[in-house]
Order: sequence, then C-alpha cells, then structure tokens
Amino acid sequence: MSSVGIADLNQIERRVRACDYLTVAQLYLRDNFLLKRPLEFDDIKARLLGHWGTCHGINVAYANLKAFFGDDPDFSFVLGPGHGFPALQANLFYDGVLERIDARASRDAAGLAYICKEFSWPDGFPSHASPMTPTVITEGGELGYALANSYGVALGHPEKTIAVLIGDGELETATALDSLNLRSLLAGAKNGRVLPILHLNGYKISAPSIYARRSDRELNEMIRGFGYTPVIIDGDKPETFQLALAEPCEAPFYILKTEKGATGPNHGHFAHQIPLKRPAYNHDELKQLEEWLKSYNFDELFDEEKGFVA
Ligand SMILES: Cc1ncc(C[n+]2csc(CCOP(=O)(O)OP(=O)(O)O)c2C)c(N)n1
Repeated sequence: MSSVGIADLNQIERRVRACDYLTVAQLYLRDNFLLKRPLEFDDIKARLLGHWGTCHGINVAYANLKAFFGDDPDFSFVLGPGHGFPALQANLFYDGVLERIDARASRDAAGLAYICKEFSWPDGFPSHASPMTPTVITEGGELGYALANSYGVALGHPEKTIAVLIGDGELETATALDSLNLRSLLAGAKNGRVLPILHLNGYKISAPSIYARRSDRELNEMIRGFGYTPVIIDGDKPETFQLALAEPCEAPFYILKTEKGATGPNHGHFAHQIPLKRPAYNHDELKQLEEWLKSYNFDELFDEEKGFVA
C-alpha cells in the first residue's frame, strides 16, 4: 500500500471520471456539452451509434497505466476492443495528444464541443478506432489481433513494454487465444515485455463470455497453462491496479474485473452499445441521460475558461 500515494489515487479517480463523462458526451450530445442549461431533445444526436459497455473499463485501464508508466517513450498501450473508441478518444483528448495533430481538438470548451459533436457523425470521427486516430495504425472493429500485434512490437526491442487490453469476448477468438502461445516463443532478453490485461467485464454482446462463467481457479489454471502468472485486479480499486503493476512478476497476466457498462444507467443491465436508446424523443430517457452525465460532477474537473482542473 505504501508505494501508492493518496494523491495518485485521487488523480486516477478524477481522470476516470473525466474520461467517462467525455465518453458519454461523445456518444449522445450534439450541443450543450457542459450542461449549462437543462438538456433538451435538440441537444441529442438523432442517430446514436457507438459502444458504451466496454468504455468505463478502458478508462480505468488507461488511467492506471498512465499513472504508473507516465510518458515513458518505451511504453505502449494496445487496445483490443476498438469499438470502445470514444473512451480512447477521450483519453487522447485529455492528454492533448489529439490536439497535437488537430488544432480543433484544443483542451478547452471549444475542443470538447468539437470531439463530442463530431463523434460518429457524417464526415466526422468514426465510431471505432481507425488510422485517423493518432497512435492507431490498424482499423479497430475486428477483434483478435491485439495480443499478436503487441508481441510484434516487442520483437527485437528489449527496451519496450507493451500493455495490451484484450476483451473477454475477444479472447474467445482463435487468433487471440492462440496468441497466448507467443509468450513461450518470444520470452527472452532480446525482446520487450508484453503485459496482457484481460478485460473481464463478463459479457460479449448480449451473452456472458465463456471466461466469465469460469471460476477464478479455472481461469487462473488456464492462464498458468500458457506460462503466465495470473494477477486479478478489481477495477473499482485503483490501489490494487497500481500495486499489481508494481509487484515484481515474471510473466504477469492481469485479469481486470469490471462490470460491463459500469457507471451507466440501468444498473444490472449490461449495455454493450447504447444504454438509453431514445433520449432525443423520450422525456424519461432524457432525464436519465442528464442524471447520468451529472453523476460525474464534470464541473469539478473542467472549468469553461481554464480547461481541466489539476
Ligand atoms: C473477429 C470479430 N468477430 C466478431 C466481432 C463482433 N463483435 C464486436 S464487439 C463484440 C463483443 C466483444 O466482446 P469483448 O471482447 O468482451 O468486449 P467488450 O465486452 O468489452 O465490449 C463482438 C463479438 C468483431 N468485432 N470481430
């Protein structure tokens, strides 16, 4: 516990909250991005297209990895579930990475409006990660290649560390599952370190993932069979994430447990895509969306004049 400061944990919690808000705002809003007035039907995109379910977990993983590895140029993050693009975009915006290649994505109210309005919008940003996203080289949307790509990045680069987030549904693909064998081929002093993180949020699209139906013991034994050391992380507890990263471990395989759609509405209903389908037409849903957005207290984290508050 001593190695993780309270200030760091607060910073992680604030970052996750900010990126969750930015994610929801991208999915739904075409105006009134800072909730300066009550939400109206016209503030909502008429056609909602994107994936919420995986996003909170991505924000948790990103915030924790960023807190641990900082801006180390030899560290890379690979995202398997490219359908969680609004979360990736939120983090790239938050860090100013997006602004470096697109001045319209300035880290202020105008930039925030730009990324939200243009998400999943004609001629704007796509709904999935794509090569127009800085740092992304492959189209997101086809699951299965993240782990193999990560070993590819590590190949011949002992200085590199690659953390790769793999969906629990994604690990059911033959490609991802067989890529676990790459560890035994590529472990060694000549290559970098790959840190797989299984995002065990329990569900694929509308059904549980196979791994979610396994006990911790069964899952751990499977992971051990591929030569990794399983390390379970509770996604609600940044201190367990930080301690897991700090713990010396030969070939860690992190299992990040979150609840699919966590922090969203309809608690207990594990939305894969859009949890509130008709807030542009239905008053109850509009109210629920407003409450959802307000639950992040984004005004504590972002000032209209000064931008993100440290
Ligand atoms: C190869 C492939 N098969 C099927 C799909 C369709 N698909 C999109 S998202 C998804 C579920 C992914 O589940 P998981 O990896 O657990 O991600 P999460 O639950 O975090 O969204 C599927 C099957 C796909 N994108 N790629």
